[in-house]
Amino acid sequence: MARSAIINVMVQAAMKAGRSLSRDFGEVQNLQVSLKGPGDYVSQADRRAEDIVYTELSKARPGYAFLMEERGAVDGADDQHRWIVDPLDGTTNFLHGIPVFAISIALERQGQLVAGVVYNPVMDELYTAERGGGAFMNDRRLRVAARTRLSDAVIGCGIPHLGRGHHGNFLVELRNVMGEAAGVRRLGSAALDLAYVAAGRMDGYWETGLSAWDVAAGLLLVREAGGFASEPDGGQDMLESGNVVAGNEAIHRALVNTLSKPVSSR
Ligand code: 2AM
Ligand code: CA
Ligand code: CA
Ligand code: CA
Repeated sequence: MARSAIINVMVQAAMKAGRSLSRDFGEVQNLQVSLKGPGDYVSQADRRAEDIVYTELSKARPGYAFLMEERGAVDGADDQHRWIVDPLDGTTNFLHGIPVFAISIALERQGQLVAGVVYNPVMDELYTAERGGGAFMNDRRLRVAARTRLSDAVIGCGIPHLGRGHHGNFLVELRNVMGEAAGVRRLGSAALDLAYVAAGRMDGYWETGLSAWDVAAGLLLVREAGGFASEPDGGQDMLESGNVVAGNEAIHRALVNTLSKPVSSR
């Protein structure tokens, strides 16, 4: 399947940043690390990967605006296009030597997500999606899982970390999901969680308190793989709120219902 010009630009940037992350992952003990807030680390690896993505995308499409985790918002002369980038999603895993992390790059045109790339350099798994064009992993077309019952489903989640304020609410949600799903998983990279839902590896996923760069590319992957995504209350402002529920149509609906129950009886 031939990739479009814009996906090629994004893939080149993601793979170049991936080579940098792979090198740094091999010498993780030598990296300078600093703390942005409680439990919230950033390293030279994050910044190097972000510099690469920023340089590559700026060269290929001068004037597009950016929203990047480490740089923040960068205005562009072109007010139609914005890149939303997480250069290293899964920093905590990365710094602990756990090989579950990814680069996430999304493109918005007039406020609408039109292209997304998520790349895990350790597994060499490259996820791509373009609006209306389907989702792919390494050129294989993706489809969300077909399971329709929560009791058959493996559900991914994010666990609020130190410094995030909704631990009690999460425990209620987890208890509800544990009472109904076949299994629950926690990868530690929201971009990969959503990519795994798109690939049918996980049947559903929920997490709250995220940022636009964690989920922008992954949300397009899920939709283009035939899946559904919303906020827990059914809204569609996931990039603003950072609260996400995803799955195929049936699992998405079941998860939305389960998450909103007061407390499970089981
Ligand atoms: P990050 O690795 O790019 O920071 C995991 O639940 C998700 O939460 C990841 O996408 C991770 O993105 C994000 N996250 C943000 N701040 C975090 C923190 N302090 N600890 C762990 N994950 C964090
Ligand atoms: Ca971070
Ligand atoms: Ca992230
Ligand atoms: Ca990050």
